[in-house]
Amino acid sequence: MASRKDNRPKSVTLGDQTFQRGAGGETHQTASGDIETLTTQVGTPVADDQNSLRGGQRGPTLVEDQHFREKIFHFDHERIPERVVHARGFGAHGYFETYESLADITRADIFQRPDEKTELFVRFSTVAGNKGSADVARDVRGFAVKFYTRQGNWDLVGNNIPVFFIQDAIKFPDLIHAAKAEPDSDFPQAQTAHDNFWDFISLTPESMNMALWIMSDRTIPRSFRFMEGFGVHTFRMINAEGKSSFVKFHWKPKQGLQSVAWNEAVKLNGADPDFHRRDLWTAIKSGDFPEWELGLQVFDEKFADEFEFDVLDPTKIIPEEQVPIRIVGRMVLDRCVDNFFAETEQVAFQTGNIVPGIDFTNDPLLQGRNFSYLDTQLSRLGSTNFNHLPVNAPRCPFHHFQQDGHMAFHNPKGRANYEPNSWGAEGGPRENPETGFASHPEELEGPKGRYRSETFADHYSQARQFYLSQTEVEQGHIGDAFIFELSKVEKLAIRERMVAHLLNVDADLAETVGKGLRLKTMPKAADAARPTVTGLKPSPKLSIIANGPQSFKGRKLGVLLSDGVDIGLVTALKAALDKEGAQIEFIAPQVGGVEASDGSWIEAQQKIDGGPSVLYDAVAILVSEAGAAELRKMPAARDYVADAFAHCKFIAFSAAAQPLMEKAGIGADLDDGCVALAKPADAKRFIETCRDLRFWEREKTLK
Ligand code: HDD
Repeated sequence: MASRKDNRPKSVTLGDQTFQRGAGGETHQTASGDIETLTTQVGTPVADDQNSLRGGQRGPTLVEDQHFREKIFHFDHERIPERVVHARGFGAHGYFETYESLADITRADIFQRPDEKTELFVRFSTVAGNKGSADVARDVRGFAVKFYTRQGNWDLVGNNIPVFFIQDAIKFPDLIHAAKAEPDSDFPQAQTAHDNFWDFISLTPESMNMALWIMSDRTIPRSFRFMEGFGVHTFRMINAEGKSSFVKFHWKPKQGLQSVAWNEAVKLNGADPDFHRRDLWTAIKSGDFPEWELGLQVFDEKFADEFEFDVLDPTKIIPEEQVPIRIVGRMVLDRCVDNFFAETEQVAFQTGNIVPGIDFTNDPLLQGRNFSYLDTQLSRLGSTNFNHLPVNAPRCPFHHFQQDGHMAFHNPKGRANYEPNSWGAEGGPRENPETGFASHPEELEGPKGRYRSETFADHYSQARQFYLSQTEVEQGHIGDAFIFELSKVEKLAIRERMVAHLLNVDADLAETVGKGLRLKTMPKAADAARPTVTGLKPSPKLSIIANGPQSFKGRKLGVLLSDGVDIGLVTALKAALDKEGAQIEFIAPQVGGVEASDGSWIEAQQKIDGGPSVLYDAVAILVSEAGAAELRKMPAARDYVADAFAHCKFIAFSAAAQPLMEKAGIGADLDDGCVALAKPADAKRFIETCRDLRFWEREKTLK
C-alpha cells in the first residue's frame, strides 16, 4: 500500500536560522553544516525514527522492527540503582596542584614535586535524600575526591563535617535506616526531622558531637563552593624511610565559608531544588573556577598519646589551635561533566583506594568503610569491571591478571594470565617490592573480641567545645534547629531524651530547647559514661560566621526592577559587582524586561514569581514611583522584600521603593543592613557593605 504523502514544508526559516524537517516533522538545525545520520547501536543507518514498522496503515507493530525493539529495550533499562547513601550528588573535573614537596612525611608520588598538577574528579552530595531530592535539605554534604595519581587512584571520601555519628562501622546500616525515610510510609524525604532518626540518635550517645554539628548551619551550606571538606579519620603518611606520621585531611574553600538561614533553605527547596548543582555548574561554566586548599594536620604518636581523646575515634576532631593546619596544595574545579550519568552517576569512590605513602589507621569506622565501598559498586554498577569505566579508570599505566566478567573492556594480552609463570618477558607484569604498596608494619596483638575502647567513651566534651566555639548568632541557630527537628518528633519520650543529652553539653542550650519544645518538666541529665570535661578551650576556627571571607566575590545580587528605573543606579551597581567578581541578576514583573529612565531596555533573567529573594545573597530594589505602586500589589514582590529582610540580607533601595517596602512590612524597621541608593556613587559603598554577607544583627530584632 502506498504510504501517506507528507505535504508539510521540508524546511522552516526562523530569523537567520534554517531548520530541516525529518520524516516525522522534527527539525534539525543545518546552520552548522553536515548532520550525522542517525544509526542503530551497531551503526545501521535509520531512515525513519518517528514511526514504528506496521503491518498496514492502521495495523499492528511488527516484531522484526529491530530499531524499535533496540530503542525501547535500551530505554527500559536506563536506570541503575541509586547509591544507598549520598544518592543525590553533583560532580566536576579539575586538578590538584602541589605547593611544596612533602617528601619529609610521605612518599606518595602526588606530593613529591612542587607546582605539579594532578587530574581529579569531585562529587559533592547530600546523604539521606533520594537522587531526585532537593539540594538544600538539612544534611551532611559528601565531599569525595578522586585523584588520578601516577601511582594509582587515591580516593579521599570525606564530608563537610569533620566528625561522624558512630564509632564502629557495624552501626552504619542502623544509622542510615533511621535517617532515611521510614520504611512503612517512605517519608519524610531528605529530612532527619522525624521520630526514627532522633530515636536512634538519642539512644546513641556517641553521636552527640555530630548532633551538634548537624544542627549548626554547616548542614545548610550556601553552596558546595562555600563549604569545607574533611577526611574525618586519622590516616597515616609514610615517607621513603618508612617513617609513619598521623594525618588528618582538610579542604579549605578559597571562596570562604557561608551558609543560608533555615527558613531560607525551606523556601529555596521549593524555588530551586537544584540550587547547589546549578550554582556549581554556573560558576564553572562562567569561568569562576572554585578552589579549595588542601591542609594537613600532621602529628606523631607522642601527640596521639597525650591528646585528650583517641585519635582513632571518628567522633572527635583535633582542634586547629592544637595542631595547626599545614597548607600543601590547591584543588581547582575547572570543567563540568559532559554527561551526568557517565561521570557523576557512575563514578565509584572507595576509601580502600590509597597509594604508596598513604595508609589507614585502625579507626574502626574506616576499617569497615574499606569493605563497604568496594562491595556496593557491584550492586550499583552491575559488574566487577566498574574500574574499566573512563571516570574510574586510572590515568597511569596498569597491568594485572584480573579478567573477564560482565562488560570487560580489556583483558590481559598474550598467553600469560597468571603468575608466577616461566614466560619471561612475555609473561606479563610482576610485583615490585621496592615501589609497590606496603602497609605500615604496625605491631598488632591482643585477644580476639568485640570491643569498644574505653578511650572512646567521652561523648559530650567535644560537643560542648563545638557549641561554645560558635558566635551567639550561630548558637541561636543551633537551638532553633533542635527545636524545629524535635518538634517534628511525635513521641514525647524521644524529645525528652534528647534534651537529657543536651544537659550534658550546655545547660543554657538544654534549657532553650526544653522551653522551645514546651516541656512541662526538664528531664534529668542523661547518664554519661564519662563526665563532660568543661575546661576545653573554645576553637574559634569552628565558627562559620567568625571565619567569613570579607568579600562578595562569587556571590549573586538580585535586582528587582520596574519600568522607569534610574539607569545610572543600575549601571553603577553592575560596575561595582563586576569589580568585586560577583554576579547580578535582574528580576522584573515580566521576564521580557523593563524600559529604564533613559529609554534603554534592560532584559530580565527572572519574572518576579520565579526569582524570589532566596536565590540571592543580597538584593536591590530599584524601581520608579509608578513601578513601586504596581509591585506593591503583587504578593511575590512583597515576599521578595520581606524574605530578604527576614533572612538578614543586605538590601539596597532607591527612594521610590519605600512604598513597596512599607507594604512588605519593613517601612519603619530600616536598619544598617538597608542601604539607600540616592546616587550612583552609593553603589560601591553598598557592595562593600555586602562583604559581611549577612546583617546578622537584625536577627535579634526579628524575634
Ligand atoms: Fe560513606 C558513599 C562519606 C561512613 C558506606 N560515603 C559515601 C559518599 C561519601 C561518603 C562522600 C559518596 C561518594 C560518592 O560521591 O559517590 N561515609 C562518608 C564519610 C563517612 C562515611 C565521610 C564517615 C567518616 N560510609 C560510611 C560507613 C559506611 C559507608 C561507616 C559503611 C560501613 N558510603 C558507604 C557506601 C557508599 C557511601 C554504602 C554509597 C555509595 C558508595 O559508597 O559508593 O558504600
